[in-house]
Amino acid sequence: MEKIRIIDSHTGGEPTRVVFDDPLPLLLRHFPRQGDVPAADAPAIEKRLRLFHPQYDALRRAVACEPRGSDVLVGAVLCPAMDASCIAGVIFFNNVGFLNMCGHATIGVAITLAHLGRISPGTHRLETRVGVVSFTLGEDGSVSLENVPSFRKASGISVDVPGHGTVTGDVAWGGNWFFITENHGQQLELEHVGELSAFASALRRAVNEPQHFPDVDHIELVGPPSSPNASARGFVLCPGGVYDRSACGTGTSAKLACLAADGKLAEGEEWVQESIIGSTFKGSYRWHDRDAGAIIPIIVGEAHVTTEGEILLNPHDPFCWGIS
Ligand code: PYC
Repeated sequence: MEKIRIIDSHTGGEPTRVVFDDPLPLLLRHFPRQGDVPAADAPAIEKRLRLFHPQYDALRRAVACEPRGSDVLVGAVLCPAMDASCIAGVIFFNNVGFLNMCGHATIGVAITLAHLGRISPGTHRLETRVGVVSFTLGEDGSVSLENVPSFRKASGISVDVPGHGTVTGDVAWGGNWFFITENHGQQLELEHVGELSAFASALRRAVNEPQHFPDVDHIELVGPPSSPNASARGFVLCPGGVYDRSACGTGTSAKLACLAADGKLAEGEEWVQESIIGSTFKGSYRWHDRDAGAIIPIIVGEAHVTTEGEILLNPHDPFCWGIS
């Protein structure tokens, strides 16, 4: 029986499961090396994921898929960083694959490392598949994440959504690709989550049509906030088909990039994004490359550790490596 230690947390209601000891030696005992040769110019963590894809994919299934995980869970596996200024590398994943970046889970990783006594309040850097991010752990337990450069790729894109008509929105990068729209005609209330998920799935299919944006895997529906303390409310459909319980760190980053591009939010001004369950992230930005419209989003939130545990890998269990 092999064991993998994990810590679960939630950030604004959205769960993160962190595998904090490098599991690669264990994985290589079960899945000998045969990964792709990565592109020479790929970032270090992306190269690691490509080289050991079968191994990390087995871990992903064992940790995030049923029977141990669920479709709402985001996993984060730590690995040695190539960049000496980083405390670790991190690969994010969910029930269907690997995420480029994940804002709520970075906040979960920060709180998990603090819980383990591996970091103290202060600023720390992490290597992700799409570049280095930094976070500042406050004395009060809050986490302020400086995300990867984010930008709007296209604005005013109209797609025909069968059964719903034309929907217009923006395509933006916040560490993941988003289609963001306010023009959706949906009620952004938790009680309508079934309709919201069905609509957002149909919208994603329309956005992905070959002539549009095949890389967009997150849909963000934005509307008025439910509280005067927030700037907007968002519903985010994640790649695995479920909605983000948090205000979505990469989604808020993409939204900030659109606000900056439209001149609707100034550098340093606060934007409070509310999730569909009412949890919030505070967002702001500084310019990264004004001419290119690229910003560095700053996302502030908090996470809470909920569980410490061990994954047991029993060779006699037919679903030892998850139901895929
Ligand atoms: O917070 O960036 C995020 C995120 C992406 C998917 C789920 N959460």
